[in-house]
Amino acid sequence: MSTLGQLAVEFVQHDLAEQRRKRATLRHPKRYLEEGYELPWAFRLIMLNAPLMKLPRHSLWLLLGSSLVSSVALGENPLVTNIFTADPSGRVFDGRLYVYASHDLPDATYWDMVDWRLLSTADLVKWKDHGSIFRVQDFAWATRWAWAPDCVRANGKYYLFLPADRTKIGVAVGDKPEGPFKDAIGKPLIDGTSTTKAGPEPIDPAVLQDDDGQAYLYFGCRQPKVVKLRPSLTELDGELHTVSFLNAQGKPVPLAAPGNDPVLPEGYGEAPFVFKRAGKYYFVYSDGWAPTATQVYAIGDHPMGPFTYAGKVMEHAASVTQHGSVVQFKGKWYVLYHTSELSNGNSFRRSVCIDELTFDANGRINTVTPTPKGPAPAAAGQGSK
Ligand code: FUB
Repeated sequence: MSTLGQLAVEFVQHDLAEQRRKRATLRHPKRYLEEGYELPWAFRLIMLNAPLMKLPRHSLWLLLGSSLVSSVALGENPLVTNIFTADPSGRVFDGRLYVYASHDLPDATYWDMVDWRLLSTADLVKWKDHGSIFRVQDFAWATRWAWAPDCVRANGKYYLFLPADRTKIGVAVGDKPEGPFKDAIGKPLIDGTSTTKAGPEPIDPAVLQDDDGQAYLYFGCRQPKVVKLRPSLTELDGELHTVSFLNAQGKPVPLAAPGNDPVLPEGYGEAPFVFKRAGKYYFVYSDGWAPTATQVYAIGDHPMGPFTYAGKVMEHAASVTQHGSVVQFKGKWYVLYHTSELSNGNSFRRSVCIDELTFDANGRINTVTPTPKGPAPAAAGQGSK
């Protein structure tokens, strides 16, 4: 059986066992304590699953207490614990860090997400939950799978790039970072059902806005794609290209065939995110779904590539999927990612986390180790970006 096949079997087995265990747990609050969760985490999980429980009247006080615990931002990982969030894209608008995220369902047994969420902060301590900012049903042409989002500002507006149906990418536009957003063009911007050039799985859109104003859209699972965007950000400017990666020895890294895992450690899995620092383009991506998979990066001199593998952005985060972004905020750099720790290892119920990221003197990323504590608060006086 292929590695992917084994992974699928393991997934299903793990999930069935997990579902049985969770079904028993969900209906009995005290099981959370028996399972060894610390009190605040048990409160948060009880709150998350409250609709599924039959609770005696006095437990309303318990819920009230737990909701207070859930809504108070503790400045630690994960960012929020009252909902599951994933695939974070961090963007800074007017001195505030916005995190656009997928929204895993509390009882998910697949990545069956239906809407996207937004969190924001001014200090990395207090996180505001802006709620649901767009639903897959808001695209008339999409039906399911509200996966990894991105959002950029241009033309005085905010453009949300959103994948759906595992085959299409749409764009929604709004006047504020939190929307309201509406479908900008009434059809997919990328449609893998009508062109093979979009690759086997056109998901995970991410936009780079270069210093000269040119915007590039990256996307794709197993095959990384890039296309220029016109200034409207709602039209493609030219052909779709496959991004090429070189290994540390300068040799081309083969792409993963559909259904196969990428070549570790340089091979491309999914979750592209490109940022620019000191004139270099850093292409961050997931190197797959292996137990050692993580966010890695490659460096290039041009946004279209090629990019040369440069190492790990961070150590493996506790999740089958590795997906995140790198953002500069108030003078420091941060990596956003997700883990499945809050759901006790269920990779369909993930939680967004953040940690500080630093570079060495040669511009290499010092590999980040995920922490439960998260970064220090961002000081008011720290840089303006
Ligand atoms: O959230 C659904 C999918 O899982 C994303 O599109 C992938 O990048 C992985 O994180």
